[in-house]
Order: sequence, then C-alpha cells, then structure tokens
Amino acid sequence: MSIYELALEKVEKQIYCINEDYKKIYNYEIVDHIMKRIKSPQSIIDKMKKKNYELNYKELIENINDIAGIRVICKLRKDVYDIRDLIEELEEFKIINEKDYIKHPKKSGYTSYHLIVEVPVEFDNTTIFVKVEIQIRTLAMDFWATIEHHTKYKAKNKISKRNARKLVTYAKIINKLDEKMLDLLDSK
Ligand code: 0O2
Repeated sequence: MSIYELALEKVEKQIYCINEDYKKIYNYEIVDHIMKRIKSPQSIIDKMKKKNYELNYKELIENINDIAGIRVICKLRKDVYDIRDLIEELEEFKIINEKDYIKHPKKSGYTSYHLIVEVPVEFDNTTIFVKVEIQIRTLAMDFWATIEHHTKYKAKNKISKRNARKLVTYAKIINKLDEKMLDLLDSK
C-alpha cells in the first residue's frame, strides 16, 4: 500500500503545480480543491467480488485501477477539460485509460471525467509503475455524486425507483446549471 501512497503524493504534488502555474499565467485558481484516498481492503475485496475476479494479488494489481484515487474539484466544466489536457502534458505520467462521463453520463446520472495514469515510483532501488485514478469534476458534479454515493451507489438499503429517477433528474439539473454558469461568464 505504501507504493500507492507514494504514487498518490506524486500526483497530488503535480496537480498543485498545475494550479500554481495556471494562477501565475491567468490569475485564476483552476483547481478548487483536491481529495485523495487509498481504497480500504474491504472495499477492494467487495469490488473484486462484484467484478468476479479471483481474490489474489495478480488479479488485484492488473484489474483494480483505483486503489489509489485522487479527486480534483474545479469550478467550471471547461476547467475539467483544461486540467485533463494539462495532466496529459506531464511527461512523467502516462494516461492508460480515460472515461468521459460528462459527455456520456452513466445511467445513474453520474458525471465526472476519469483518467487512469501510470506513475513511476522509486521503491527498493527499482522503478515501479503504479496506477492512480484521477477523477476530475466540477463542484456541482461533486455535490451530486457525494449525495448519490451516500444514498444510492454505496448505500446498504436500496432506494425506491422513484427516488432513483429523481436523482437522475437532479443530475440533469446540475449539469444544466454548470452550462448556465459557463454561459454567464462568457457573456460578461
Ligand atoms: P468508491 O467507493 O467511490 O471507490 P473499470 O475501470 O471499468 O474496471 P470501475 O473502476 O468501476 O471499472 O470504473 P468507473 O465506472 O470509472 O468507476 C470508478 C469510480 O467512479 C467508482 O469507484 C466511484 O467512485 C465513481 N462512480 C462510478 N459510477 C458512479 C455512480 O453512479 N455514482 C457515484 N456516486 N460514483 C460513481 P468505486 O470503487 O465503485 O467506489
């Protein structure tokens, strides 16, 4: 797990650098805040069972890409894509997978931009490439995802179909709001 922690610290540091550089050039903080976590052992086991993987280290390392996860929260939808492009420019990291749930929201209504990057970490005089999941989303998307995570996605008790439909509607409202905020700033 310490390998994942080292990788996570490296990614966090780079995101802070991106923010600092951006601030110097545009006088604007493109990153609002960052959250990071190492997935708990129980959550890793639950995910492996859910995806029908055998419970061994080989399957874990090859298939579970979000043991180290970092969430980058920004203000505007266009910031999400700018941050993504700035991460791509970092020579140290290699993007190995990405999912645009903003252009293609999940059935649940979930919107976010996901990247899996490979990060070189020095460990025991060897360079190991560690996968880190970066989720980039606006404050509004994060508000929705946090509530939905708690009430539906990871909730022990199933919510009613009616409430699940409401959550999809609220996700659409939130995304409309993100669009309107952009329009407002563009029309200043
Ligand atoms: P937790 O507890 O947040 O860590 P794959 O990469 O295709 O093998 P994976 O990893 O399921 O499969 O990919 P995906 O769909 O990109 O989802 C990864 C993470 O996105 C999830 O991690 C959640 O954090 C978040 N996520 C995905 N769908 C939803 C959703 O409908 N609602 C909310 N609130 N979050 C979502 P975990 O490990 O499932 O959960």
